[in-house]
Amino acid sequence: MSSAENKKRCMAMVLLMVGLFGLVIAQDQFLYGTFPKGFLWGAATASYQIEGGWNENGKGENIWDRMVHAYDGGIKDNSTGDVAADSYHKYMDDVAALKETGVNFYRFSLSWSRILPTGRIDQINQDGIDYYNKLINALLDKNISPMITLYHWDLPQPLEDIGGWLNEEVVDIFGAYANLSYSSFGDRVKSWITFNEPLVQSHLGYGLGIFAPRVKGSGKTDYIAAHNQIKAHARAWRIYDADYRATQNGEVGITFNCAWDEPKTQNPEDIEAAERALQFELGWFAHPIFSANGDYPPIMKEYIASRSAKEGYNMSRLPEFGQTWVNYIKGTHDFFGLNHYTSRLIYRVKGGNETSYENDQDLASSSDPSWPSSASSWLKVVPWGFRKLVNWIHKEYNGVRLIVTENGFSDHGQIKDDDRAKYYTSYINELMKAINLDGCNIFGYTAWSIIDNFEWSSGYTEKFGLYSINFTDPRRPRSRKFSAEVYSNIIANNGFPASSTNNMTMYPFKIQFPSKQHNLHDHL
Ligand code: GOI
Repeated sequence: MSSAENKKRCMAMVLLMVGLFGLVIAQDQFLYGTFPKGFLWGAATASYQIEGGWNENGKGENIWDRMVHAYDGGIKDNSTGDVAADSYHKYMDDVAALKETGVNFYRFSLSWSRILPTGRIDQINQDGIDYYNKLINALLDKNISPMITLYHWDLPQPLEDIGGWLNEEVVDIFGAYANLSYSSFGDRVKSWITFNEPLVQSHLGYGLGIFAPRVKGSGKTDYIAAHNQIKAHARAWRIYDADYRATQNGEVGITFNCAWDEPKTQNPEDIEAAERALQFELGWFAHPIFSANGDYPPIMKEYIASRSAKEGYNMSRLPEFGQTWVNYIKGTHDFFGLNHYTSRLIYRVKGGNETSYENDQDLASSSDPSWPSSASSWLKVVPWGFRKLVNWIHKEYNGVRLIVTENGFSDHGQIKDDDRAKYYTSYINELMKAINLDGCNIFGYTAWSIIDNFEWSSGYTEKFGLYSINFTDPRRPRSRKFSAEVYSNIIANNGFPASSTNNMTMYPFKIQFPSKQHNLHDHL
């Protein structure tokens, strides 16, 4: 090799290394700046995880009550949500915590069986209506807007007894429950979420059977449960659109959970697998509602049909909507709700022989050993994945109006929760980059959760709260964690203005302060 050629190669090598290094730095770099004026800040909870009062004053039994009371309840610490954070009695303490944090809105869910013990509207439990009226009025009194999730996995047990989400009858029954909720609370509640994470309810509840109602049958029953929840969402949106929108002027959306799926290698088959993972996780629910063509993602239909045929089925295990339902479901949204916590590395593998949602995808996931962990095995800290995911959604669903309805970090409950403070700071900073640098259409952010609570099959072993709760004290006292102060500070500043550097010394980690203030062009 001539020395000139060698020199050229060296130069190229150096340039490549500088380039790669630049990418890594840019990805983790802290950016000063603020969110758009009017950006909404909130915090969230869900009924079964916080309320307790599981059989008080006329509340009916739901599928989580049934599951946790079983001989083997399947909960890590053998705990229940019978009392939980006792928010059924202590909701004013929650309102106080929200006020202290300075949020604009509070996202909470209705316990369907507290309002309708049988799940059906022929028997209304007035105490349930009263409870939510008291909560809503207390919030409004403190200038906090209520945002209601109609369904966060706690199906009334009598509806499970007729098949639950596997029974299409529940679609109309849900519609009637939504209707009652709009008519009871919609004069004051302007923001509605029909379903929280239908994937988790479908796959963990009606597929793997690790969440209530513990039905096993992945690759079949999870697809059916999802199918009916998508129809029920559309039903509830259309009822609002036809009968309430004109008088109540609110909005109805749906919330999906999704990790960022990064290809594990740059092999085309891994890049394709990562895209396919996003379609199976998010597209499964978002495509029928948010895409121009409606229906399930083509890649999902293709993969499941082909495996079903190989398994000897005469039709796909993925149910078909038919054109009437496709049209009925398509476009039933006023906003896109996103719950995001973590990222995964995806690579292609041939799916195993057993019938399952996992095997239908021909892929597997892992995590990078450099990603910091949390108290939850599935939750690794990957802030840049947040920015990539919201950008992917922005492109895939044509600039859709998005609100982050959950984001948060688990530990073991300590008050000095530096890791959570760091998580919020870095994830919110990445979200700001997605808005200010990438032009994503995002109008709000919600921290999960305002208080420690019952973490489903993990019981009380993983804590997500901005406020700690002493679960061994019958009074369930709340105490403010360090992360609540940090989040409160971010809200007060509407982000991270350079003028807030003094306040930023409170952050528990060294932020790489850029030598000069960054502006848009530095990042393009
Ligand atoms: C939200 O879901 C939810 O809305 C809130 O209610 C909740 O409190 C909040 O998140 C915080 O969690 C690797 C069998 C480790 C056993 C992979 C199969 C563990 C255990 C995959 C499958 C995964 C956020 C549970 C979305 C459910 C946690 C979805 C995140 C447990 C796993 C498993 C795994 C499994 N996911 N969730 N898990």
